[in-house]
Order: sequence, then structure tokens, then C-alpha cells
Amino acid sequence: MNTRRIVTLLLALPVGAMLSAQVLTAQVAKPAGMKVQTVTLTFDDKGYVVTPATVTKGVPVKMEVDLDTVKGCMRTVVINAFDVKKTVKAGETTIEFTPTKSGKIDIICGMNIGKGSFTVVEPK
Ligand SMILES: [Cu+2]
Repeated sequence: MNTRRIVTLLLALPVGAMLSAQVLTAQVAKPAGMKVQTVTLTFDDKGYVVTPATVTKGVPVKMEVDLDTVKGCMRTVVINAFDVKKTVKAGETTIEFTPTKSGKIDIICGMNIGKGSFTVVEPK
């Protein structure tokens, strides 16, 4: 092995180590437990509609409220099972919570007039 080859090897090693470190960091930054389930909340002639209607217990939910169909007092969204009570408005249409129990979960409006539900299932 001549000197030039040794120098090349020494230069290549740190670069390889840096690339490996970056790959490892990228994997660590996205652990499985940090995933989020996104659903939309709309309102039809029967009441609140959650799409998809089923979420998994223990995984944070981001509920995007559709202001085109959810109007008036229906914009105060109450999910008593998870201590959620939030009034949405333009620019603030996301409701975040983590389902802590499974089963049929009721949604009501702040005046207890609008109603709907979704289902929480145990993780697989
Ligand atoms: Cu209402």
C-alpha cells in the first residue's frame, strides 16, 4: 500500500462516518409512537361526520374541521370522553387530542344540539 492510497482511505473514513450518522439520526427522529392520525369533521343533515370514522387508541388525532359545513354553534366541538371543548374558526380549524379509551365516542356541540360519533379501536 503506497502513501497516496493510505491518505485517500483516511480522508474517506470521516465522510462515511458522517453519512452513517445522518442516516441514523433520520431514523431516530421518526419513532413509531410519534405518528398522527388525521381525520376530518364535517356536518350533514344528521349531524357530525368524522372521516375516517375509526381511529386507533393511543395515537394522537388531528381533526380538521370543515367550516363550509360546520357552522354557527356547531363550531364549538365537545368530545367529553377526551376532555375536548374547542371553538374553531377560520385559521384555527384543527382539534388535537389522543384517544385514551376505545368504543363509540360521542361528539356534541356546545349547546348539546348537534350530535355525532366516531369509533376508537384498540391498537393491533
Ligand atoms: Cu349547537
